[in-house]
Formats: sequence, structure tokens, C-alpha cells
Amino acid sequence: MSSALFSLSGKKVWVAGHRGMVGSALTRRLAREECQVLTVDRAALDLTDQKATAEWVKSAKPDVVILAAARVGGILANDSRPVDFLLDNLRIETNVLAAAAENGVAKLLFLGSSCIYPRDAAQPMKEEALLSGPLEETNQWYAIAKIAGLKLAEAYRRQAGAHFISAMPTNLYGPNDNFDATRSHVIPALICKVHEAKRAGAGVVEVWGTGAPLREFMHVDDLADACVFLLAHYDGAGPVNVGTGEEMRVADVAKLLLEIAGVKAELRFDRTKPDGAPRKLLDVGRLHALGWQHRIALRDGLERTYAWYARSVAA
Ligand code: GFB
Repeated sequence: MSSALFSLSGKKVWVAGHRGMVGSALTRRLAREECQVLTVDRAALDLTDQKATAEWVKSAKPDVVILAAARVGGILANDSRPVDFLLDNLRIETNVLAAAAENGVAKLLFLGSSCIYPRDAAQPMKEEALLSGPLEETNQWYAIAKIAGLKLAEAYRRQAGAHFISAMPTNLYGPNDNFDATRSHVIPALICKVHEAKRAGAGVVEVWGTGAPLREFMHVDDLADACVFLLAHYDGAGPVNVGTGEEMRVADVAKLLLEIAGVKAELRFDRTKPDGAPRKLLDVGRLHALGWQHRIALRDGLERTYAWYARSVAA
């Protein structure tokens, strides 16, 4: 592992978006560091409001910023709310990065997404694939906003010498996700549907698309650990992919969730719904070379997440 370039000790670390799945995992992980975690509720600060964000950062004076706030959603939500996904994310990114730069933040981590890479990028996708081809249409709005964000972080490095870095996580899952059968990502959506089938004793669970697409899934606690690692060990201009390097067919994820929940139901594929990208596997060579690897195996992470959902949301 490379030696640490930056220490969080004694620093004020602002987790923007601390109530979300990623932000809450970050605050749990940062509790193990000798730093002070700053948070602000959405009711007190709307990050799409430029003036309010600038004022808040000026008075709170964070040393470190992790931008985990974003408008996110699954394949259908992305496709049906293009303005919201593009505009809200652009606003949040530009407001937070500009305020951080203007107030001398010592280190900032911007979080993107694996959907920034071209739909037909060679698999596994290396960081160099960025902007080498057309995007997947279903999430192009979100992807364009995230590309603008990571380029803005890079621009602040170049123009102002800011220590802004970017990480590109793969598809994430875990506690505090948005669990909704229509708007959320595939794992939380399937957890809702499988749990409902269990409750109702239903014999069929609906899966969108063909079930053939391959996805790489990572537990959000692994992502949070990788973020803390990157803040300490990385200070380069290019993004760093954060994933497991392992992938699974959507149909097999659905079967695994049925097994975990102890539900004997059939899968019914709704081919009127989009498949999206056929495959989205990250090349995690850069992250491994820096010295970080994921720890939570998919089955273990899904078991924990299903148990959390059954206990906290569906109880
Ligand atoms: O997780 P998901 O919505 O997002 O869908 P993407 C992944 C795959 O699961 C697609 C299938 O092939 C879906 O058709 N799927 C099957 C389902 N059943 C379901 C279901 O009940 N709900 C959902 N949502 N999908 C997202 C982007 O793309 O990836 C975001 O839209 C973000 O912008 C995220 O980048 C990481 O992996 O296709």
C-alpha cells in the first residue's frame, strides 16, 4: 500500500448528503477516524441553492468535503425525469465544488458513477474509457452531470491547485437505500418485491427486462471504506474506479434474493421494461494498485441488506 498523503486526524469533514445510502455509510465509517464529521439537514440547507451553499460552507469551514449528495434513481426514474437528473446534479456539484474551492478546503472527494463510461466501452472498463464513445441512453442525463462534476474537480486542480479527487463507484446497495418497486435500483426494488411475495405468499416475482444484463454490485460500507482510503492515499487528476471486479446476471441476483428470503416463487420477466447497459464491469486495477480491495461478498452483503430492510423498513 502507498504511504498516506493526507491525514483526516483533527479535520472537520463535511459529508454532503449524509442521510442517503452513501452519506450515511460514510458517517458510520468516519466515526472510526479521529475527525469531526459535519452534517447539515436538507431542511436547513438546499444544495441546489448556490447562495445558501456558499454561505453555509463559509461559516462551517470544513477542511474536507465528500460530495455524496445527488439525485439518484433506477433505470426508469433516470429515463422519465431527465431534467431533474441533469439539472439537480449539475447544481449540487457546481455549488459544492465552487464553495469548497473559494473557502480553501484542503481535500474534496467527488463521487461519480460507472454509468459515465460509454455504453460499448471495452469490459472491464478502465478509467481511460471516459468520453471515448456514446453513453447508454437510459441514464445519459445523470451521466452527463456526473462527467461535468468530475471534470470540474479536475479543472479546479488545474486552475487553482485544489486537491480535488474523484471516485467512480459501481452499482451500490445497502441500508438506507431508496427501497421502492418502481423508482429504485434493481437490488432495493427486488428486495421490496421479494419481501412482498413472502408476506403475501405470492408465487410470482416480476423482474424487469430480460434478466440477461450483467451488473457489478458493491455493498455501500465497502464504498465508504474506499472513500476514506482514497482521501488518504490518492491525489491525482483522473477518476479512480471503485468496484469489486465481479459481476452477476440480473436474473441470478433475483434468484439469490429469493433464496436469501426463503421465498419459493417463479421469476416473470417484463420485457416491456428496458435492460439498459448490457454489461458494466469496472476495471479496478488502479484502486488495487493503490492498496485497497473490497471485503463484503455479494451474498453476505445481500443477506445483511435484506435483514436490515425486513427489520427497519418493512416491519
Ligand atoms: O439498477 P438499475 O435500475 O440501473 O437496473 P442500471 C439494473 C438492471 O436491472 C437493468 C434490471 O437491466 C434493469 O432492467 N431490473 C430488473 C430492474 N428488475 C428491476 C427492478 O425491479 N427495478 C430496477 N430498477 N431494475 C443505473 C443508472 O443504471 O445505474 C443510474 O440508471 C446509476 O444512473 C446506476 O448510474 C449506478 O445499472 O441500469
